[in-house]
Amino acid sequence: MNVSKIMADLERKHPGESEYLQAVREVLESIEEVYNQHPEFEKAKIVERIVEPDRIFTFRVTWVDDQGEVQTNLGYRVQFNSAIGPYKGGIRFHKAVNPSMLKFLGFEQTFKNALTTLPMGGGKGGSDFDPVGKSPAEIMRFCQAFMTELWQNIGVDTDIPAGDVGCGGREIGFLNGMYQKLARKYHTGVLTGKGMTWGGSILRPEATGFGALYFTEHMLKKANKSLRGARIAISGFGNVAWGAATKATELGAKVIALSGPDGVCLNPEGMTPEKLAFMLELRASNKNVVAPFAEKFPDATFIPGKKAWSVPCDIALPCAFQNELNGDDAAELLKNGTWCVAEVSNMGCTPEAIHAFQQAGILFAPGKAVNAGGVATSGLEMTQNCMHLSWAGAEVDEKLHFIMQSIHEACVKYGQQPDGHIDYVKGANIAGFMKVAEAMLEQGII
Ligand code: 2IT
Repeated sequence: MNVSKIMADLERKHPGESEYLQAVREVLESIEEVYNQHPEFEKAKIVERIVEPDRIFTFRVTWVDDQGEVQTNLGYRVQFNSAIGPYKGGIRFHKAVNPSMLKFLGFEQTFKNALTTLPMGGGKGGSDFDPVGKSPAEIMRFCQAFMTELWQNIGVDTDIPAGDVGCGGREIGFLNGMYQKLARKYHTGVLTGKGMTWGGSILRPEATGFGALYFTEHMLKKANKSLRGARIAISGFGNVAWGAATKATELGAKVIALSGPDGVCLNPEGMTPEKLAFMLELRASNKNVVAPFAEKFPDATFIPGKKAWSVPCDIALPCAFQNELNGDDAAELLKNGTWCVAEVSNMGCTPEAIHAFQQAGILFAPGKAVNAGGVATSGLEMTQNCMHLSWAGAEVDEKLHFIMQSIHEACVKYGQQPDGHIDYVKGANIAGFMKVAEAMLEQGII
């Protein structure tokens, strides 16, 4: 494999798709050496096949807003790779959604899902619908219109969507209700992230953040470090940030910063149950601002226009959006003595930031390993739905623990470097890639 040549071909075929090209380049650079030791991969053109989605559905979503005005958005479902199981991945509602963003997410999802140990292929979907400032009724009408187009392309053993940025439990409810009405199929396992009374898994809302902290715990343990007393800066205040803040606090760390698009809240005293509960209120308000957190809690201070990475911390957890931590942010964190960065958002760090962390020799782990507990718990939800039963929270948590430990072990196995340190980026990419590549190889040229 020649990474430059493959990237040049992709850039010609998909001009301007910067997130997608960035995600592909990162994986190819990681796997190049191992790939070249497998002539059978080269012969079956595995790389050329794995970088392109199997198919993409694009559709128009038209709905009526509260003023009676007709609104039109674009909807997508990217079915990326089904070599190890049905397509599985979230739905993102955000104004910047476009094919490049969903292709990067679907590509990442393919390897992430492979890491979970569960039989799930990779997919992603979404819309350029902007939930900010929308009323609950508008959200419902939009979700219903979105599903009116999508329903024929998903199903319990073909493609199982879930939530992502801008699409939480409430939205999954509206989507599932409309799916059942249109399809007249009532299996509970067509979407994951459902409510507890209609097939949801206890712990799915917490799972991405909890899993991220379990992974971080393993990474720290391996490096003879601990979460206890560590100061953690978190970006975002949505579902993922909430889960991470909850588990970090439970494990004895102090969450000293939370951020939003409007700025950062310094929180030197750490989290309390009231503060954690308020994060959920903030997300549900659809205003996309974090400042009210400091208005509500007097020990917190809001600094407008600043990122979480401006706050001195031991551990940084990006929990919001891709490329939210850039080279300048990395330099600031390193200057302030940060010694661990675990990406919880998908591709939260730019290549420059990752390079800076690796050069500095601090602990760094990529999103597809750190945040895989979310989709893994979706996989557990699917299992329960297919068995028509529901596990207790403790059972799901134990399985999530075990999965995160397995992912960490896979990263160590494939990422161990001759000098003894562990390259978690390489480890996650090689482990995920090898599984999908072998599955593709064994199933022929299709
Ligand atoms: O990025 C992700 O892994 C998710 N948004 C969760 C996907 C899922 O199917 O639970």
